[in-house]
Amino acid sequence: MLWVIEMSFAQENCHGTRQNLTQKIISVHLVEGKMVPGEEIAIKIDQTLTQDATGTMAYLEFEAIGIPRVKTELSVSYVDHNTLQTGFENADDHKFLQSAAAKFGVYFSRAGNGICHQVHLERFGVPGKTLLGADSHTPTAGGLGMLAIGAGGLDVAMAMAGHPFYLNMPKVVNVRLHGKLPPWVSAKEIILEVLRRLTVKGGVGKVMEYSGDGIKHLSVPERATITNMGAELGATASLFPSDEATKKFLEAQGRGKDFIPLAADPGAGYDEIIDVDLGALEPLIALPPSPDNVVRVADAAGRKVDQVFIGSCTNSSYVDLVKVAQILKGKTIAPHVSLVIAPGSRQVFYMLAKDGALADLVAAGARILECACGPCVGVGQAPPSGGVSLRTSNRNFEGRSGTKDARVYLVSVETAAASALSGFITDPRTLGEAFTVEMPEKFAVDDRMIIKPPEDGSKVEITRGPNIKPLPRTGPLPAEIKGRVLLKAGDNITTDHIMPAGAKILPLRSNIPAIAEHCFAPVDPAFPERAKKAGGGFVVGGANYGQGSSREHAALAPLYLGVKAVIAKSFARIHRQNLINFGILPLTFVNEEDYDAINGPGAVAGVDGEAGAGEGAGGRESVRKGDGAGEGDELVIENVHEGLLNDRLEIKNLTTGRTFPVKHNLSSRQKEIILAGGLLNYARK
Ligand code: MIC
Ligand code: SF4
Repeated sequence: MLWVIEMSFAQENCHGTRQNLTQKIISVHLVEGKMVPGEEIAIKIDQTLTQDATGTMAYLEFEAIGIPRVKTELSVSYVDHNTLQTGFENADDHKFLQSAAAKFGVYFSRAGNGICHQVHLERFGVPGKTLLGADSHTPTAGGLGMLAIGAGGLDVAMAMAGHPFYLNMPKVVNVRLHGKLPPWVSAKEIILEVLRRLTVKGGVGKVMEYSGDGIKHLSVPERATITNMGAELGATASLFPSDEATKKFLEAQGRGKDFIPLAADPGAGYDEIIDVDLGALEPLIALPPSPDNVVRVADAAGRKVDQVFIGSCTNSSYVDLVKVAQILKGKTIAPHVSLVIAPGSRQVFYMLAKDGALADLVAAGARILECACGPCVGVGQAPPSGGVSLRTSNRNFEGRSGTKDARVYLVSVETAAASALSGFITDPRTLGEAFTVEMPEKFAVDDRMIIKPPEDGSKVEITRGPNIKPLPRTGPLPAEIKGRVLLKAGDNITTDHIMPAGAKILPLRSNIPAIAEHCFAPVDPAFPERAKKAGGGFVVGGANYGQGSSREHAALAPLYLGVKAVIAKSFARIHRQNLINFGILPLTFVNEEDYDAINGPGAVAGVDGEAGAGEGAGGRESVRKGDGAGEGDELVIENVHEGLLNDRLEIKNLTTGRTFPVKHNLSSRQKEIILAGGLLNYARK
C-alpha cells in the first residue's frame, strides 16, 4: 500500500505544482472539493483511533451505521482514560470495547499498554497517511509526518465505515524553527512560545506545518510534544516533514519499512509564516487557567508547589522520563511536594524499569502511576484545596484536575523535576550544567498487549454491561425553534466546562441520561434542572465556544436536555462539528452587540478574557458561575428550514422585542445533516 502513496506524491511533483506538505498529503487523499482554504473538502482516512472515554459511543455509532467490519487500513481501540475502576462501569466498558474491536476488525490496545497518542506514535503511525482519532490530541502523530486530525466519535465511526472525512480546507501556517535550543530548554518551550503568540484561538481553521534548520535537532518524540499541543491552538493538525529523524525513530521501533521521505516542495506557498529563534527561547510556563497564558519560568519562580505531575500524551516519552530520572538521581523531592509520574506507554515503563531509571525515580520519592492519562483528566491525584500543581500535560483549565480551586501550571519535564526538588517553581537553568539524553537506537518492542482482531468477527458477541445505554435518538429539525436562553456563557468556554471529565463523571460516558446530570456543572450546576424544566432551549456562548476536547458528550448531553441551538461569537472546530452531527444548530452573531443584548438567567458564566485580571500578564479571572437567578430571554427562530436553505436566519427575542440576524456557515451537506436531525439519520437515508 505504501508505494501507492509514494507514487502519488511523486506524480504531484512531476506536474510542477509546488505544494506544501499539508497540501501534498491532502491532495493524494482528496475525495471531494477544491483545496481552497475555507471550502469544504472530503478526504480518505487511512487509519483511525479511539480511546475508551470516547470509544464506547464511537462503536455504538459504528454498530448503528450497520457495516459489519471496518473499511480502513488500520483501526485501533485504546483503553487509557478510564482505567481507575472504582465501580463496575469502567471494567464493563473495557469488556464492551474489547468485544466490539474483535467483532468489527479493530486492534485492541489493552488497559496498561499506554496512552493512545504515545502508543500510536510508537507502533502504528506512518508518514504521509491520514489518521482520524476520537480525541483532540490525535495530531500528536503529525510528529511522524502524518496528517492526523481529532474528531468526534461519530465522524470516526463514519471513517471506520469507509466514508471520507469532511472538513474545511485549512489554511497552512509555516512555523520556521531556526537554530538550536539552549541548554535546559526543550520542545515544550517551542509550543508554549507558539501558544503565547497565537493564543488558544490562533490555530482555528489552520494546519501548523513546521520546517527550518531547527527541526533537524528534534527527535520524533520531541516533535510529538509540539504537534500534540497544536490542539491547544485549536489547529486542525500540526505536521513535521518525514526526514532522517523520522527514519531513525521508525527504525528504532523496528518499523523502518514504514518510512518514506516527505517534505514541502522548495518554494511552496503558505498562508502565514511564523519564525521562532530557538536559541532565544527560555524556560516557559503556562499559568492557570489557560494554556496560552504563557510567561517565562523565571518570572513565576519562587511560588510554592504542592504537586508535580509528569506524564500525559504531551511529555511522557522514554527520553522525557530519563531526563527526569537524571535530574532526581541521588536526591529527594521536597517534603511538601507530591511527585506523581505516569509513563506514556508500557514500552516506556518497561525500558525505564530495565535500565534502572525507574529506581532513581522511586528512590527520589516519586509515586509511579500506571501508563494512562490519569491526573491529566482528573482521574486520580487531585491536588489539595487551593493547591498549586505543576504539570507536563497540555491543559490547565479550571477544575480539570479534580480540585476546583487548584491552580495548574504547564511546564517542561526539566522545570517539573527542578521544581519537585526545590518545592517551588524553579527555572531548571539553576540546576547547573545541562546534560543531553539521546533517543535510544532501539526501543523495546513488545506488542503482546495489542490484540489483533480475528479474521472473521461475525460470530463474536458484543458484551454489554448495565452501563452501556442505547444511543439517544434525534428527530428531524423542527420548523420553528422556540425556547428560553438556558445559559449565557463568556469567551473560551471549554468542553471541560460543558461536560466535565474526572474520575466521578468519566465512568458515565456510555450512559447519556446519567452524564447529562453533570452538564455545565463547573459553571452552572443548576443547568440540567433548568433545561429539563423549560423543556429545552438555547445556549448563548462567547468566542471560541467549545474549545478543548473532542468529546461528543458536550453535544450529546445538551441534546438530551433539549438544547436545539447554540448561538456564539465563534466556535472551536471539533465541537461545532459535534453539534452538527447531533442536529444542534451552531449559529454565530452577525453583530457582536447582539450578544450583549441577550439576557441569560443570571450572571454570564465562564472564563473571562480580561487581561490582568488573573495571574501574570494576560491573566484571566477565575471561572464565574452563572447564578441562574431569574429567567433567560425567550427566543424564537421561525421558518428555520427556509432560513437555513436561503442563508437568512433571524432570531426574535420575545422578551426584549429585538430581532437580530445570525449566520450558520453550514455547507449544503451540513444543512442536510441538520435538517435530518444529525449525521446518523442523514447516513441512514
Ligand atoms: C482530553 O484531553 O480532554 C480528553 C479527555 O483526552 C478528550 C477526550 C475525551 O473527553 O474523552 C480530548 O482531548 O478529546
Ligand atoms: Fe489523555 Fe490527557 Fe492526552 Fe487527553 S490530553 S489524551 S486526557 S493524556
